[in-house]
Amino acid sequence: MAYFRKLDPKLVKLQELLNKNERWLILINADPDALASAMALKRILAGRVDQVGIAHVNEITRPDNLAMIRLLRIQTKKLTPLLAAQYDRFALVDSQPHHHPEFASFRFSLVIDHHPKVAGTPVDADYVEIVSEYGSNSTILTEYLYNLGLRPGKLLATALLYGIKTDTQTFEREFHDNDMKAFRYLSKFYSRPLLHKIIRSEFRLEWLKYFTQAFRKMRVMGKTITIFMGRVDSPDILVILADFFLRVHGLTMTMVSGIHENKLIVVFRGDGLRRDMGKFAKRLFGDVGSAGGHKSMARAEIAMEKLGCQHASQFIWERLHMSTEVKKKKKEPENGACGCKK
Ligand SMILES: [Mn+2]
Repeated sequence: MAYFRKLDPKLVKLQELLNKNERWLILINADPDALASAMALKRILAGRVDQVGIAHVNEITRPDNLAMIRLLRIQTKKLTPLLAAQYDRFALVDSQPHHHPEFASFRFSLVIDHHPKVAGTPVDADYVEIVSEYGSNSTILTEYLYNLGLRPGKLLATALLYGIKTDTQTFEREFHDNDMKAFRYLSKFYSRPLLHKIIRSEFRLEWLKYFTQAFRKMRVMGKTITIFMGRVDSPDILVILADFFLRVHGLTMTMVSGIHENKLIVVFRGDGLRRDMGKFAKRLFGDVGSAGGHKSMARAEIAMEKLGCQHASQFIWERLHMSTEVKKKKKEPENGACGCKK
């Protein structure tokens, strides 16, 4: 009885694709699961092809991602046409070609992903493995390593374990039995101190000044904290603050906003019990920008020109006020006292 699903017939097809004279570049939209998947695929390809590189399309700013790259020695470079020109074949992990405009221009030899397939956009590659039921792509790569008899070393096991941990939110989000199996398997090989160091890398030194500002600027209304941060170096700081303040006992929602690259960004975090953050964000800002999300987390982005001459904090405040007014009006008894025509 095998510990993981058997991939034998697929492995033959995969191995046929690998040629000693070719250089492979693995593309990712870097997050822990993508980084770990790329690292694992590099391990699989190493020695079977001429050279393997990893390239990311996004700016990597989150401290845990940076810690992962540094501590687990993941060699990834920003994707440029010049870099791509040095490679013969391209692979994509934890994404599908239509997920990012920069991916769309490539012809991929291999795609391994766990995101749902979208009807009408088939993935075109020589080798395609999409397992949408899995909570993380690292689970699929762990199965490949296992089937190929490649035992993950300390750094790779730590990366894959962290990939599963973040994508499943430590099994608080939807996951498959095999995510759990992979996690248990990897736990035999990973490094606990390295994992802890990555998990604890939550803030950047230059961000701490924003905490000081946030404590000064926060407004508490009932069980909600709202903060308008003004200009910020990175929208990530808004996410960090929204998550941080939600840890205050008794609060049910945080709304942290700021301006970055001529966009007003509003980050919503909720306890997932009462108000649906995704719907709330849409109701507040859906008519002026992109807005939406899940029950407990949401985000809105509005181009600054949409605000006209209004100050951003005023703009948010009015919309927030309007939405509570609408709610109040709905609750009023329909006895004509409000003056509306019935
Ligand atoms: Mn993933």
